[in-house]
Amino acid sequence: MTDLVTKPRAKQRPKTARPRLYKVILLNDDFTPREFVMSVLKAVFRISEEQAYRVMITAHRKGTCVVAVYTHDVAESKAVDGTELGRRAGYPLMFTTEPEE
Ligand code: TYC
Repeated sequence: MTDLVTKPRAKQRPKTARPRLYKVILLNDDFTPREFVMSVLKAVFRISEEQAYRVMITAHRKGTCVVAVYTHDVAESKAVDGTELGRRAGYPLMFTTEPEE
């Protein structure tokens, strides 16, 4: 009988592998009103008033603040949505993404 040895087509990954996660980062600027930043944070990231205040004031004082962590597509689209809401209102509000680790 012939030896029927099936070779795996690709390198097997451990079942515990997880997709890479991306941080969405809020950047401070001198023009966007604090209340507007908070309204965008609440709408796009579904966070509470208190959490939105903490994120906004941290970015205001330190320059940046991590808002949340998502898979790549979700992080990108939330960063675009938040930045776009600011742009449409005439503000330079900016969100960026960055891989974790
Ligand atoms: N620095 C802005 C102001 O004083 C408020 C602000 C906070 C803007 C956080 C952007 O990511 C930001 N009006």
